[in-house]
Amino acid sequence: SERADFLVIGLGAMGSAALYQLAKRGASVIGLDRFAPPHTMGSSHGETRITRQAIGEGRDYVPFVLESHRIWRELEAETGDSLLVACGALVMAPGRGTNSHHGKPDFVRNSIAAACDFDIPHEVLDGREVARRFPQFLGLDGGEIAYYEPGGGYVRPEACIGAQLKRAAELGAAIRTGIEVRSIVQDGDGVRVETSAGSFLAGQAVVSAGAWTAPLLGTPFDRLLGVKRQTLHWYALDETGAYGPDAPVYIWMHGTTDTDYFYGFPPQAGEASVKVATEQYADETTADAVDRAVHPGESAEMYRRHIAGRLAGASPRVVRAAACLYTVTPDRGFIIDRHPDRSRVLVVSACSGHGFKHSAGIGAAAAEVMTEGRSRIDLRPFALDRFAAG
Ligand code: PYC
Repeated sequence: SERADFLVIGLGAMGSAALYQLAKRGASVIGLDRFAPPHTMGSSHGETRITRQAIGEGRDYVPFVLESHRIWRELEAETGDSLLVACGALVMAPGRGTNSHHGKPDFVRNSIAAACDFDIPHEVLDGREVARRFPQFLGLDGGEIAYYEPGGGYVRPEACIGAQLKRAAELGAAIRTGIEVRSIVQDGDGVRVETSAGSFLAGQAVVSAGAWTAPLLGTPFDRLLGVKRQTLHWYALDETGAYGPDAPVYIWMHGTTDTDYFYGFPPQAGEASVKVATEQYADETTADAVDRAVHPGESAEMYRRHIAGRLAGASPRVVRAAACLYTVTPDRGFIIDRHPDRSRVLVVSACSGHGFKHSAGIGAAAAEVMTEGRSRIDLRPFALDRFAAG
């Protein structure tokens, strides 16, 4: 069997970050993944993820994203890779009534309040001003309310994972891919992990297995976590003139229900297409059973419901589509906590579809818990016992 001080199981957004941070602290660490990350089987593909620093889902998240931005800039300097593009982020909703996003009511106001609390540069715009500054957004009635954060934008998930794995390996981490983990047993003063490639022994383990968390760990995760298939769509732009150099990423709540919403990204350099998506929480799947193909009818429906008449130049012609997975908790928050009966196992997963922007900071927090027993960022809001009553 192979042995290290720490094991990291699952090397996606959270696991690659934890592996890198442990290696950076000089720990002996082995990372395991059932595929060869960065890959397209989980929750971290599709080339772009929104990042915004004033977190409308709750202020407890803000320290993670601030730390993540710092780490990505540091990694960019070390590797020469482009990881974080601060093209600006816009969160927009109808001016009347409440708005909710990721299950959190009053999302725009909460984003503004978080920006004020953390001194994050931002502007509050109405729909008229949005239409004037960003002519790619069509059909606004002018009364919308928008939070605009110039330091927001997008991160490149595959590049972030790749950079962290590369630096982790350079710092001495062992990375084993194509290995399926079958069981994690805590015995005496360590953990024993049985895999398709034999046993691994360590003092402690991080489990960052995303959609594979519940099948791997069982109770209580099988009761708490739901895996939801999401679809990403890239539509051809017939003309790109409306997308200036400051075209932001956006979350656009355009109606009164939770599903009247989509988000998207500016065209990537040299590409005449835009990536957009909405989210669904109604249908459940599993990491093994999910349909990873996106069907033409799904892209047509996405265009009809959300894109037609709202994005300048966007045609219904689909140039690409992809399916990815959210692992969602009952309150759509995160779980970052020790396993309830295996205290040497830290579970860092289930980020409910809004985790990537926080992942580098979460990796650092996980490494602190592993090596020092606690993290500088308060992890109580992400503890499992908040679900105990249910
Ligand atoms: O975190 O901003 C976000 C986001 C939007 C859609 C999915 N995640």
